[in-house]
Amino acid sequence: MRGRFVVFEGVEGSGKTTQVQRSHLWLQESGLLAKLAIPDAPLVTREPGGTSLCQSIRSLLLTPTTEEPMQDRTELLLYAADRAQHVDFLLRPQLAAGRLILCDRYTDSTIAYQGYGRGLDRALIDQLNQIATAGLESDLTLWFDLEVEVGLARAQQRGGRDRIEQATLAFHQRVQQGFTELAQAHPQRIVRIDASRSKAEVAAEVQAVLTERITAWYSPS
Ligand code: T5A
Repeated sequence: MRGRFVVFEGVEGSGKTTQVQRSHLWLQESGLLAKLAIPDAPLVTREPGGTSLCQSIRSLLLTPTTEEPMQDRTELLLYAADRAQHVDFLLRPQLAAGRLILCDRYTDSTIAYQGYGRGLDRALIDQLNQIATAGLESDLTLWFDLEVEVGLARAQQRGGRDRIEQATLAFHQRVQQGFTELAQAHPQRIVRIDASRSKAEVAAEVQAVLTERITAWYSPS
């Protein structure tokens, strides 16, 4: 059986990374995978930075060592390069081997950040996403919906702001608008999670959605 690809999306500090880790642990401990005869632990990965080469691209994107301002199309192309490597080297082989994948960010981030945030042309972004993924879409995307100010405050509290976290509030609000419109446009693929609640409450909802979807995907028909 082919694997399944679950993506976690949202603005800065919305709690994606926390919930990817919690979901990973919970999936291994809950007995759900064993019940469905899924042999391997889920694979956890992220964009940018899901492979060794992608990690170098991530550093260029988020913690560049030069003062030279990165141009918007350069940023877009680096995210696309990261994704092409990630898809071909890691995601497709793992899905072909039947693996369940939990991924922190994917194509919707490019639409939200480089499209709505930077104002780059949507048709260009869709074309680049198509080139980078060669058509690989998520089976399910969990969108962690949180007010931008709350997310940025959480991220700030954790300390150390990267290049994109330092962008203006207006930029992050456009990004949030992007995720909102994407969720409206793709109600089957994108499930909204209210990320303003406690970590435990958010985790409980994520687990309920994952239980339903994974059971449907892996149950013998
Ligand atoms: N990007 C990415 C693009 O511009 N285009 C693209 O195509 C792609 C793929 C990635 C950056 O790249 C951009 C988007 C990003 O700016 P990153 O370091 O991976 O950079 O950044 P994020 O994905 O934004 O990760 P963050 O760590 O900033 O946010 P998370 O993952 O949403 O939040 P998390 O879980 O790390 O939590 C942040 C803090 O909040 C606390 C946590 O303990 C932590 O301290 N927290 C909560 N506090 C209260 N209540 C809750 N429910 C909480 N959940 C977590």
